Amino acid sequence: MMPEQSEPTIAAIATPPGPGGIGIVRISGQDSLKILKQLFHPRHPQKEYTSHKMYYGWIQDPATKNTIDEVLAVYMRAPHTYTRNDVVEIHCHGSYLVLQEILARVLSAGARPADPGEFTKHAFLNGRIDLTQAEAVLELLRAKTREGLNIAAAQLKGQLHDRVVSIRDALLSARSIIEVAIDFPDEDVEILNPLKMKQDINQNVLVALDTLITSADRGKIFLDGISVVILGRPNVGKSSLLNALLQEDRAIVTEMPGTTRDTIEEYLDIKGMPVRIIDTAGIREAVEAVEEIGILRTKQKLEEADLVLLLVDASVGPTEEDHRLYENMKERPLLLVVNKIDIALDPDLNTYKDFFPGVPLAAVSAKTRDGMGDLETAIFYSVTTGSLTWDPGHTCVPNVRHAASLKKTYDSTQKVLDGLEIDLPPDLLAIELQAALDYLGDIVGQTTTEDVLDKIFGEFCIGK
Ligand SMILES: Nc1nc2c(ncn2[C@@H]2O[C@H](COP(=O)(O)OP(=O)(O)OP(=O)(O)O)[C@@H](O)[C@H]2O)c(=O)[nH]1
Ligand SMILES: [Mg+2]
Repeated sequence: MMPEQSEPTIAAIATPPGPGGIGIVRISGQDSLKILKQLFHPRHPQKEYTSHKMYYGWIQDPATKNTIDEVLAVYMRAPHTYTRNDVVEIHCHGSYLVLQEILARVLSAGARPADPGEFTKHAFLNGRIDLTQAEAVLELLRAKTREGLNIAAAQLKGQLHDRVVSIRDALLSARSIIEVAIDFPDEDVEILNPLKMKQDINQNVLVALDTLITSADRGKIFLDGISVVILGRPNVGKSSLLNALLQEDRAIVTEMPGTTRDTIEEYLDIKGMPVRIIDTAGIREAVEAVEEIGILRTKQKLEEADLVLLLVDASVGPTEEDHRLYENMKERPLLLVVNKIDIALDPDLNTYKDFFPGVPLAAVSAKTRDGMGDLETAIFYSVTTGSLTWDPGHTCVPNVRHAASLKKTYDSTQKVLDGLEIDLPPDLLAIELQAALDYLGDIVGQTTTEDVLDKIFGEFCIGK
């Protein structure tokens, strides 16, 4: 189907700011070729441009005839393009100034500046991709680990879309049976076989939904990542632990208590999970104003933490102050990390288990790096709540938005089952079924409201 090119012609710089090998100005819409022809002077003058072919030449200012840059330009005819509208790309030298100069000429020639994500939005509105695939583009750009990339790539290929479609087909076939039952209420033959319908819906809808909802937690962990705060008394080795995890000397370490005044944040990759790790100022009765501010920041970071590493010093043994921190934190996801085991007072870890009951424990030396592998495993299992049978091939992972709609679909479908149980009239069953279908349609963008679309595409960068 040829899309109508009703959208205005839009243009943006598609490459990131700063110097680079090449930079690209992208144009999409029905005037794309016309604009190219006004600005571009191919080395061999062309009457017509062949689609998807690179041409070598120069961009000139149409008014002054000044040459702006030496470029490669390509015209891609609809519908075989990213947006399904006509697209032109001008590949110039990767100077932001040159890119801005070219973009300015493209805009004067009739394009309007693209909004963030607008190219991808057109691809969605023109039906080339569904909403889950548009979101996958965003995840792909954002992914921080290879695992995140795999998940995004699978979604871009349409894995989630396909699952949603097969669930929708099952709901649609139930609906068509119910509609026949509505249209022919007095038939002798029983059209609606509630038992069979219940079985079908359960197996093809509820079980499938449940599997997807369960994997959504993984999506959050592997795409958004988690935040881990290192907490503990001054001098227990928090900054040393951060450095050991990062395998670099990031934070200042001294034998003086109160070395770290501010929070320090870094990213690391633990088994494919992006982890934001935060070193904090040691918690104690503040002795100086700067330290007091540091401690306040620590408290803020704790609010956002998915996991708290409570660090204690094995060369001292558990203290009352450690215990106070544990009392304050024991409602939170907590992992006790016994540090400095290379100079431990008492190598028996059971002391800690008694002192901090019910908290999972890892023992390390940030100095010799003993036990660091086990600590990473413990962090991984703490946030995946042990339930993780993570299999890297399993990449169909809904995001938070999808999960919310999947849950609503599940609840409405459950109501259909309950209705079948109590012989609810078919027209009432049909209403619940339609609600389930609408919630499901939200995921792929069929029934999604304009606000939600704006929010999703607004998160993209300009030029994507
Ligand atoms: N032997 C040994 N010493 C360690 C270990 N970890 C840290 N230290 C030492 O303990 C002291 C304090 O380490 P830091 O990492 O600065 O401790 P901190 O908890 O960040 O301290 P504040 O920022 O002041 O709260 C330094 O002298 C470190 O070299 C360890 O595993 N073994
Ligand atoms: Mg420190």
